[in-house]
Amino acid sequence: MEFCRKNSKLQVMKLLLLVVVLVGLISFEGVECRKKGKKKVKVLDEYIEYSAMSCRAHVASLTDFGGVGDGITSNTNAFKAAIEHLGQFSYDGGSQLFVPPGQWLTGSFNLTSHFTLFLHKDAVLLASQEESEWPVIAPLPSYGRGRDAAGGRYISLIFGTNLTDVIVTGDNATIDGQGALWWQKFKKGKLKYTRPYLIEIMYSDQVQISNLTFLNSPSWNVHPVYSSNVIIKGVTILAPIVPISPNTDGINPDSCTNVLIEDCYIVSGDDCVAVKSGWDEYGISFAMPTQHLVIRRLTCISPDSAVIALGSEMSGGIQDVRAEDILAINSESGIRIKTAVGRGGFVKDIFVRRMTMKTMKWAFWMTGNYGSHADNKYDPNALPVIQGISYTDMVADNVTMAARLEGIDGDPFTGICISNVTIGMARKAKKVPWTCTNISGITTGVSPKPCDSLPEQEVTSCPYPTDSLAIENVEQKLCSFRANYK
Ligand SMILES: *[C@@H]1O[C@H](CO)[C@@H](O)[C@H](O)[C@H]1NC(C)=O
Ligand SMILES: *[C@@H]1O[C@H](CO)[C@@H](O)[C@H](O)[C@H]1NC(C)=O
Ligand SMILES: *[C@@H]1O[C@H](CO)[C@@H](O)[C@H](O)[C@H]1NC(C)=O
Ligand SMILES: *[C@@H]1O[C@H](CO)[C@@H](O)[C@H](O)[C@H]1NC(C)=O
Ligand SMILES: *[C@@H]1O[C@H](CO)[C@@H](O)[C@H](O)[C@H]1NC(C)=O
Ligand SMILES: *[C@@H]1O[C@H](CO)[C@@H](O)[C@H](O)[C@H]1NC(C)=O
Ligand SMILES: CC(=O)N[C@H]1CO[C@H](CO)[C@@H](O)[C@@H]1O
Repeated sequence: MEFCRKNSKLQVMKLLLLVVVLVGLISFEGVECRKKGKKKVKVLDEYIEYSAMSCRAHVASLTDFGGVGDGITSNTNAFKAAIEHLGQFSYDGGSQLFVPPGQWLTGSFNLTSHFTLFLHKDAVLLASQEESEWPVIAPLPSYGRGRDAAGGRYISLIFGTNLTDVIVTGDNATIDGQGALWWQKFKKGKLKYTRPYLIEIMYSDQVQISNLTFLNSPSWNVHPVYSSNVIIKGVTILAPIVPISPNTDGINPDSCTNVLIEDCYIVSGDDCVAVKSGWDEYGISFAMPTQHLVIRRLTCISPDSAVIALGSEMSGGIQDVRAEDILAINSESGIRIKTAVGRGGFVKDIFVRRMTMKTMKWAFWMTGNYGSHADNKYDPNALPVIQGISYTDMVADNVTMAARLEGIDGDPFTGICISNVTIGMARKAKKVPWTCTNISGITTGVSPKPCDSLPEQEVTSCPYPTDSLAIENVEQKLCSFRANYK
């Protein structure tokens, strides 16, 4: 960077100018140097490796499209221009957009197919607080309305629909929803539309979201919906819990098939993982279940809600959920099934094992009268089927109440099996550790002693599938590229 220095001697200047022009023609560093005149600008050239289900042939940087990472300038148009440009390579080896170190303020933008959004470890995406940066889209057909307000919803920060093969990853870079303003509006009832999520991928196949930290989402964090073959791994999600940030669920697989959630750390103002499939008559007619879902190696802190919730919107059905090696700390409940008359649908073949719970209100909770309907048009004869729920090999400590299991009168929850579960009660525990109504099943090796509707049986243990799902065996490739940035 010698040539950028100020020199008073005219001759030397002329010579230097010539050299600068020549260097400028052959090297990127030279161009930067000439443009900035006297200022030294160091261009870094970094070799970056990461793992993902696909690597890409074409790579561009957000700064090639006018991106400015100063935390003040809006990058919505830069993202839009970059992804529109890169979309042309969908069928030519795919493309990757690199986001360099910096604070990148942005409104919502849309992803494309055969595409990777890669965030450098020192990149922070800051969600814009201008409502005009958030287009309003139609409610989800399986919900019939927005959850916060009837009618539309603000599109999520990172949005994708009708895509194939899309990856959002980084080296634990940060996506900050700056949600405080939205939580205030929600609490004061001042929302015109439903709050945005940080990332929503709709009607898509082959989705990976990995190695990122999500902070301060306005509402739910990660929402794959009507999608298949979804991998979410190595994700940290942090929402404020004092005071609680409303509805900041961690990951919500919703009417999705073949989903893997692994190695995640979540602190949530609501549920850490909430499995869903549509609401009342809208979800029943959309009829798209969430099925073949694996959740493993999850650490969760959810003082206000569940580590894993099934429902309450489950009208398209939830089936074949396998959760293992879960650590729950200071959470309201471990696994919670939430449903109601009018939901229809089903929750069946749910398997959870090796869950460790520390300081819980309830280890297990099932609620058949959750209420909260989309509108008054729900069918009072649409009863949910809750069947085949298996919990095994668990230890819990400092628990206020072991379980509160409430089915529906005339529509009992059946086939509950609980084995090898030791629940250490808190000093100020409830006198009756289990309450059960309208449920049936069996237990073995469970303490404290369960309620009479879950009698001790001579079974060795409750079932857990022995096969593995295809989504557990998707190969992660080692991708690499050279990144240039200032
Ligand atoms: C993203 O796609 C949605 C739905 O297709 C559309 O309404 C929205 O305007 C798009 N956003 C941008 C920034 O182009
Ligand atoms: C996306 O896919 C859904 C379901 O196949 C379809 O109904 C919808 O029209 C598609 N949307 C776009 C923008 O192609
Ligand atoms: C990712 O970053 C978050 C927040 O800074 C941190 O708590 C977490 O430990 C990091 N995870 C990894 C795998 O480095
Ligand atoms: C991403 O997270 C995984 C754990 O899920 C870890 O093994 C890997 O080293 C992380 N980093 C990258 C760049 O893939
Ligand atoms: C019971 O569960 C605990 C905790 O997961 C485990 O360490 C133990 O091996 C299990 N016992 C049997 C007999 O499977
Ligand atoms: C037990 O739980 C209570 C809250 O119910 C908490 O205040 C206390 O610190 C916990 N004790 C331990 C040893 O974790
Ligand atoms: C059919 C049946 O057993 N219904 C019961 C459901 O739970 C309520 C509340 O405990 C009972 O009153 C019903 O008898």
